[in-house]
Amino acid sequence: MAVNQSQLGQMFEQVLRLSKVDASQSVAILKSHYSDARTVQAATDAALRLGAKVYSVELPSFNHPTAMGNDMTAYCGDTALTGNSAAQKALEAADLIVDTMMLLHSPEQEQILKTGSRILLAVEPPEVLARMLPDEQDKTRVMAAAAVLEKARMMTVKSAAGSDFRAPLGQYPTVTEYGYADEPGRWDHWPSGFLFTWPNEEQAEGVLVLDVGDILLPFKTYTRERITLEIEKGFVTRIHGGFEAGYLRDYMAYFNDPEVYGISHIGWGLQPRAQWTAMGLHDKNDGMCMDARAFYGNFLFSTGPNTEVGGTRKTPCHMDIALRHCDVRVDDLLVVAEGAVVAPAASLAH
Ligand code: D6O
Ligand code: FE2
Repeated sequence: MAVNQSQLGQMFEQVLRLSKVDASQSVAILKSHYSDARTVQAATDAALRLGAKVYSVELPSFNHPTAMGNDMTAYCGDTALTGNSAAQKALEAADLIVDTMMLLHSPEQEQILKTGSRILLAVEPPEVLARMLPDEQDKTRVMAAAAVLEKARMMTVKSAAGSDFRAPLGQYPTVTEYGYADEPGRWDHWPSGFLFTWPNEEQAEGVLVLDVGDILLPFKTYTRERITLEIEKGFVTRIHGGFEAGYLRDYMAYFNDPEVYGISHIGWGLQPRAQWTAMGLHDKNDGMCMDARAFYGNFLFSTGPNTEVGGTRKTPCHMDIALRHCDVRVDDLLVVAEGAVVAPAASLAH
């Protein structure tokens, strides 16, 4: 299936409108040679139709010699923008940047956001953008959960597979992703629909047992056997199970950096249009599989960088792991029960 250019342009118009683009705004399209040409065109046309001043910043592609694979989350931290202060200034001058290149997890992104520029990441295939076109209900649903998470002092996760994990909270802010960037300095990602925070440094502990069918990113695999992660003082200290545990262990060890084992963002999925099954229908080079990160009622656990919230862990290896069928509690409130969203206001899903 393919979305036609006219539809994609209309969808961009909706998302840019939600992102408060109008005739008073300047919009930069950030791209590289691998950017989806349809996305770049649709974003440009839509911004022009809304009367914005539009320009593009094209950066030469960047490859770190350590990186394996084409997934944009498989190597974090350095990007084509690293050290390019002229391009940095050009981006900081924009009111909104449509990022079709991927600045996420780079310190440069944080620098841009501090100047008040907004960033909307759009790197998934147009058909995935179309299925998860954001609307105001996505924001309402995610913000209702954020009101709970922002005040919380503890997140706990349990599952029938054996997970028993605790993360004291409060040191880091809550990050929301509802699919559009409507506030100064806001970063968002179309498609999305989830929220997360980071555990207090060196305090997360317990065990996470990935069950059959849970998702490992950037591998883009459904686990076929259980993998146990032991977590002590904020770091994964042991990974055991069968072949798949051994694969994960070897992959993380390859980066030769103790920081890859730090716990990164933790949160839960709130996007009813994201599908646990979608990854099975796509090739590995189709995108980064936001379906897995956002599907309704997942527990999304990750390892590695914390630069997104101003931390010092700039480490290239980032695992996003989506678990099904978990009980997730924030303080005493059960928000996800065996993988079903139960609070706050489960009725906000439509
Ligand atoms: O986690 C990722 N995440 C995203 O929307 C996408 C990718 C936000 O932290 O690595
Ligand atoms: Fe992540």
